Amino acid sequence: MMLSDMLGLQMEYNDVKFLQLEHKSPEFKKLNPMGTVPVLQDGDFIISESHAIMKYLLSKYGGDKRELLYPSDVRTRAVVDQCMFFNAGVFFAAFMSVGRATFTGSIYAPTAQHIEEIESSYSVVDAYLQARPYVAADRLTLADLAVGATASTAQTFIKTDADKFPRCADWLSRLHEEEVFKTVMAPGVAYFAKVINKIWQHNKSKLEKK
Ligand SMILES: N[C@@H](CCC(=O)N[C@@H](CS)C(=O)NCC(=O)O)C(=O)O
Repeated sequence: MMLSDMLGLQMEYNDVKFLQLEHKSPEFKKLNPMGTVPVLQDGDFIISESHAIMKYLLSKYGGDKRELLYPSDVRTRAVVDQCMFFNAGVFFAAFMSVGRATFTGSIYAPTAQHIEEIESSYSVVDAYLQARPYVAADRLTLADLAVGATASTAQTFIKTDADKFPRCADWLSRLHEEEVFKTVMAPGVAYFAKVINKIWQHNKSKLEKK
């Protein structure tokens, strides 16, 4: 959503009803057999996986933003990819394990292990930022949109401690000054936090009755 906003694309967004498990329905799985969002439909072309979607949108509709956001320099591009694979395979996985435990009703706050896993990703981001001001380059790239989306949303679970992860905390506050983070990411995070807190309250009263 942030990338399409930056590219000025006309998108039609369809909300998937998670609580009703719409993403696991046979109809949805025809679009994405993994049963996850997001899924992009562009004419007769369907693609899932947010990182693949971003690369597709940028390649097809990126214009002069293409080079800025996904540089063609082989090594810079490799570092952007490294960060996006880290986001998909490690950081978002740690984030999602709190989400799953929340949605299945087994927790009303992240466990110590959840926090450790998320903080371990904050430490990876912090280390990436030792070499450069943004996660993959000296300017904002697709990697910051991807990792920044997970890091921003993960604040709902555990805030980035600026004493432990100073570079990560500083990078996040710089990202939050970007127009697209203010207009697209922040409302999404606020909505997510509201839903999660509501489910945690519900889970708490259910678990305490047991
Ligand atoms: N790496 C995937 C992760 C997709 C993903 O897990 N999305 C979450 C919502 S943000 C989801 O659909 N979860 C449902 C589930 O795992 O069953 C991506 O970036 O698109």
